[in-house]
Amino acid sequence: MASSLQALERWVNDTAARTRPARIHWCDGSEAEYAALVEQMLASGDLIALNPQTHPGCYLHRSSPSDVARVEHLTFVCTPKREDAGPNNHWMDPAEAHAKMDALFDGCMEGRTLYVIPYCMGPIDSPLSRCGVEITDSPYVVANMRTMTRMGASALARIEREGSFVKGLHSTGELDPERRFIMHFPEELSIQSYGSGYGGNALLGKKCHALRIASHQARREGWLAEHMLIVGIETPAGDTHYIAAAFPSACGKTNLAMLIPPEGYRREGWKVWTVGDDICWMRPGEDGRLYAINPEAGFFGVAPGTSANSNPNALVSIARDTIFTNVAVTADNQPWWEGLPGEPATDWQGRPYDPANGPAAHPNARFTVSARQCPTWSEKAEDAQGVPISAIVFGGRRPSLLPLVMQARDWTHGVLMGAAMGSETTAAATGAVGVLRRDPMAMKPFCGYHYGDYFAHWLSFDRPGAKLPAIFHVNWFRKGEDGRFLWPGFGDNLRVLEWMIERVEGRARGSATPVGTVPQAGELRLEGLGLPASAISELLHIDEAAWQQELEAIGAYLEEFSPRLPEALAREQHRVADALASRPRMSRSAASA
Ligand code: OXD
Ligand code: MN
Repeated sequence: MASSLQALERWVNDTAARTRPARIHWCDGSEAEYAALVEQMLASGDLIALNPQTHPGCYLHRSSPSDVARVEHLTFVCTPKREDAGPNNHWMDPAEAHAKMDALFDGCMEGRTLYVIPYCMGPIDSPLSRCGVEITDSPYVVANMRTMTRMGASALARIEREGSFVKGLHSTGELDPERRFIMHFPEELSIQSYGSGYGGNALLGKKCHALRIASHQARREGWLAEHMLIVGIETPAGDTHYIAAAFPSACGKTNLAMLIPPEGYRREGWKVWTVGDDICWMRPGEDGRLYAINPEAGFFGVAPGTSANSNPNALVSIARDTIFTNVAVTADNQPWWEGLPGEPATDWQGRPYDPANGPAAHPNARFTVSARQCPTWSEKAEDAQGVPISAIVFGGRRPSLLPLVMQARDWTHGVLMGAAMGSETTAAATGAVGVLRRDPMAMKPFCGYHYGDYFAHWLSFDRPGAKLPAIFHVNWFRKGEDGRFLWPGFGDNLRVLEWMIERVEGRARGSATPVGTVPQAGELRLEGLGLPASAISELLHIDEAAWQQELEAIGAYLEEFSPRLPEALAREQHRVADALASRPRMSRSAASA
């Protein structure tokens, strides 16, 4: 047996000796294995079958009510030196973390099955992909990992060939929030997660591996592991531009990745291709462009708000062979959440629906589905070389200040835009919702090392020969004085993507402001929208006085990463602040001038 498989077997045996499971099952990823797991979970109540006429192959899982989201305060990066984890992470000394986890894992699988899940993040034959093995005692995790990763025999063969893999150990434990930790050991390429069955805490290939650990690997090896969707936009001329976009959790990445062009655009021949909705691994190709893969094979999407209006492609995707978590059900046993027609009969906790108990579906209820079920799934998602990226987009929920779209003048300015990103918090993590927090590159909960070093890593891609993507910032969430969203969003976001493509192709001139280039009047195609002129000028308005304050706030925020804050980024913040300070005050937006 090859030595990598021996090392794997040794680790499995050592883990079994500590956790003392009743049996060990090596997952092969087959249909038969999945069918047997489902049978077992139906019998145990872990899964509930949904209406087989309307939703064939669909199941509901109800999690413990105290285990419904990522737990950032219990998530640690355990580097030998605290400063390497940075102020952006909770840190624990690796020895202390191991001692704590060893005690928790001691005997925790008694009476349970230990599952060994070999998986590959990314197309199985891509040089960009990386493998891992998750050990878990949760059949729900196995079923989800099968959808979200390339899991089983082919991954094991790649591990045998490559000799290295990320080790993830997970147990649902007693689901006690007081005995719950998600630990990352980047130097050991290992993850240990105890006490939660929730996706982001328990499907270790996703946030733990593909972002926190991969961000380390990426820094060492010269690539980027990012919290980004990847979407292909095919123009009527037949060219496809791939765009990677970073928005914080539950800010519409899945919707943008699957958008349906407005009617007029469809008639003209615009098409949208979905490569990924959450994670993007990118590295420079020989031609100097950045090439990206989606390391995941499925979508773990937020269900509430997914509707015929916001994301019809997602609705089609999840009409069969989908696992729903914490949704409500209708009287005829269909999955239901706020935003869908019809009525809930039973809420996410299995109680008869009563509005007094809050929403019927948990706000962070999810669906797990194979990406291939999406009508706009792109075959390029399996391309070993990845797709070339034309534009990188940053964005968040900002009710004011940030215009609908602006372009950075160069890479360094774009990195500043990403580093300065902020957004209102959502239900994807525990804690208060609707509070503005800085979330550089949408990686605040996921960057596995010091943000100062991360910004320096981003800046390092700007080197001779590089043909880097243009960088933009968008804000679909700006509100008018009446508190209502000014921009319709969803499919109409294509109008903004079209402007980006025109900028990339050198056809739109744009209007430069100190904080970025916004569309000139007439450059955004708005026909058929019925948007009042005041709304569009409000959407593109740059309030320079307010921006001066924002630049001060950004400067103060970036100082938190001193002394590791790259000098070039600090200089860039000064450059923009100075440009704002030295301008005669503009009365209205450049776009409406
Ligand atoms: C996710 C998240 O699940 O970002 O994708 O929380
Ligand atoms: Mn995410």
